[in-house]
Amino acid sequence: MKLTILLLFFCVVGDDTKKGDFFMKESKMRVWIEGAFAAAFAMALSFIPLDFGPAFSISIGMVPVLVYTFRRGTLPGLASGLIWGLLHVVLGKAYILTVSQGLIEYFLAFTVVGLSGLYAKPIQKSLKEGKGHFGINLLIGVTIGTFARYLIHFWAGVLFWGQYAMWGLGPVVYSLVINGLNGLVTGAATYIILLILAKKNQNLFLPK
Ligand code: 218
Repeated sequence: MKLTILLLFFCVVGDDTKKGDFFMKESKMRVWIEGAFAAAFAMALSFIPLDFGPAFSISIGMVPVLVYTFRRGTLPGLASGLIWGLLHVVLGKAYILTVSQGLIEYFLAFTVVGLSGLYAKPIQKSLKEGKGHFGINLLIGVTIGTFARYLIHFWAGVLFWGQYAMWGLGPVVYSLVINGLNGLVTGAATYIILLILAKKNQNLFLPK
């Protein structure tokens, strides 16, 4: 919450538009408010019990953060992902083993979801033109952020979660199985939901 207020503060104070250009400021403000809302909505979805202990979870909060990222681009997406990760810690929904593990899994991993924004332009373009590439572009966009996030969880898994390895697996293979599975299921569920949302209301992905 403090971060949200801080972000809003900086986007007003650090505005690079002409002095007195109230409407530009207002539209920038709107971008950040949408990001905070997407993060809050993602956090609410994180309370739906789709997790089975610290190892396995379908992270459906990816949906609002990625809608926002495809709508507004990489930097806003990174900020929204960071807020979503922070909310896990603030609301006691985080599995924290050590400070560095907490930082890696709840600051870094959630933030890199915003890298999906690197594909925001092709997604918006194909959606506007109504050509057949939208499904593929969306798949690439979802894959970038999901892969980046679960690569970090994989790395954390090797470093910090090896002691919990099941089925007699070593830390690397165990982390690969758990985080590979989490990433695949989360990515697939997110992709399907985003496809349905885009069919119902394509304006969700197009900036005002
Ligand atoms: C092998 C392994 N087990 C557990 C974790 C922790 N982990 C994995 C995926 C997602 C998240 C964030 C909350 O859903 C966490 C904490 C791991 N990295 N590796």
